[in-house]
Amino acid sequence: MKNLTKLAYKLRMDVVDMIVNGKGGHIGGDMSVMDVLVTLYFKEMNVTPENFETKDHDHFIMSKGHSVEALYAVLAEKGFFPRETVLKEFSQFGSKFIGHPNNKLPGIEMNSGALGHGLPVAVGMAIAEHMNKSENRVYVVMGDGELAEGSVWEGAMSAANYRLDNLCAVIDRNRLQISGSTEDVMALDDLHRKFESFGWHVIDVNDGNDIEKLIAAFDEARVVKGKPTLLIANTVKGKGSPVMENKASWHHHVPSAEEYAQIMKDLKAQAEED
Ligand SMILES: Cc1ncc(C[n+]2csc(CCOP(=O)(O)OP(=O)(O)O)c2C)c(N)n1
Ligand SMILES: [Mg+2]
Repeated sequence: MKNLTKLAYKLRMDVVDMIVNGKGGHIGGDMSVMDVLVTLYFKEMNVTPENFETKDHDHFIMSKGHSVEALYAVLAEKGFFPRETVLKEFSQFGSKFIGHPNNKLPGIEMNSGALGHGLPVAVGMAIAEHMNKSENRVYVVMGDGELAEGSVWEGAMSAANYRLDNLCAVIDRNRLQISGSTEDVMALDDLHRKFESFGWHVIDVNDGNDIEKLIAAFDEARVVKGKPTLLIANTVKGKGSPVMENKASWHHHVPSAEEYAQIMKDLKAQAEED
């Protein structure tokens, strides 16, 4: 567990380097979602560069596609492509490593970035896996601001209607979206009761940056029968350094040289903590 936590901080450092080198990126949401991605890829999901080429693997959709830098860092660590390549090429002219996920890259199944489409596509994948009587599971990560999209609620309704217990959604509940607090822009609470009333099993992860708590929640989701599960992962946008934490202005931001030095110092301390 401790190793995964340290890994999440190390990969946050890769994200910061990508964004500084690429001169742009959605840093705040990358930091909040990193622990969810590390838990999924290194503990929960059955997916590797080898089985990705077959039909026998779990599926992942990064519906909040703007957090692609976090996904690239995790996929590189998992061996889908070389870390050095993505660090050097992210967001450069002509690069394959563009600012939102695209399915021409190994490890990525769905193009995303236009918010609100991940859950509906995940519903389709989960129906297909049920029809095939397969054990493969489908995971989708959404932002909380993303829930302003009506298509999310159509997906939520269908997932319950089709009793998709092979579907697990995660909301990165960092309480901020692009222009401020989600509760100011488009109020979401009581999110737990909303999804429950749509027919979902809902788990509140009170610290969505705590890998131990995330593992327990995914374990619970795995044994729920007859309905889809939602994890509300209560996270901190910009998690890892006070320079960026809980600041809407860091939704998309390139750190200055001074900010970079402080952030890397803070992240390194946590990546190397005993
Ligand atoms: C359909 C659509 N509308 C608007 C945007 C622009 N946009 C990019 S990120 C973002 C905010 C998303 O907030 P949230 O889902 O909370 O993401 P996070 O806080 O995890 O970064 C918006 C509105 C978009 N990508 N897609
Ligand atoms: Mg958010």
